[in-house]
Amino acid sequence: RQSAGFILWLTGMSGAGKSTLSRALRERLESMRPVELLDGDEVRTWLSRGLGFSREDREENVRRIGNVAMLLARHGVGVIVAAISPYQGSRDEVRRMATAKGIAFVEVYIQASLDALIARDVKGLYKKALAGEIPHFTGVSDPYEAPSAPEVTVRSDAEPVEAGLERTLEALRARGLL
Ligand code: GGZ
Repeated sequence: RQSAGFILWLTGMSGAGKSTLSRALRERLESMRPVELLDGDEVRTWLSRGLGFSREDREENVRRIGNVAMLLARHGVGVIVAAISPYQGSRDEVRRMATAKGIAFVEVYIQASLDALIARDVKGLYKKALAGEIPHFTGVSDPYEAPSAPEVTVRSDAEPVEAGLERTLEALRARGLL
């Protein structure tokens, strides 16, 4: 029997490790089943081209990603989403729509303290944001609403990628999705 599709939704601030974990997940899952990865940063070059970082634009971005994810999941794809998706309301909206269609929605919160993100600052974005050069930067000058009831929480500033990877896979197994 074909495996059931699902949406594995990774949310967290810039630099928290969503892309890293999502790629590790894709690598592990693609040997078992069809998988697709929708990364916010990449989606913004095609599906969400032209959208900015206002609340409206971020919500639109999340809505578009959610809709594409549902189209894929409906046909048995395990969809991994990696997007800041800072608003609880828009994540919940996707969860509601997916669940109504019988598609499992699994929310993974990639948590890291702002201090850790600033200390690491791989792309130098926090430095710029703190200097006021990037307006509406998540966690600095724009809100990030942490999930109130994520299925999985990964502390990327306190545990190795492998630990978060295994816990996320276990959450999928526990729901009969692997
Ligand atoms: C947050 C920003 C911003 C602002 C540009 N705030 O870590 P990155 O650099 O490579 O990925 C981030 C990406 C955020 O896109 P998302 O589609 O995930 O965001 S959302 O879900 O909120 O729509 C970051 C970069 O874009 N970036 N400006 N102001 N991140």
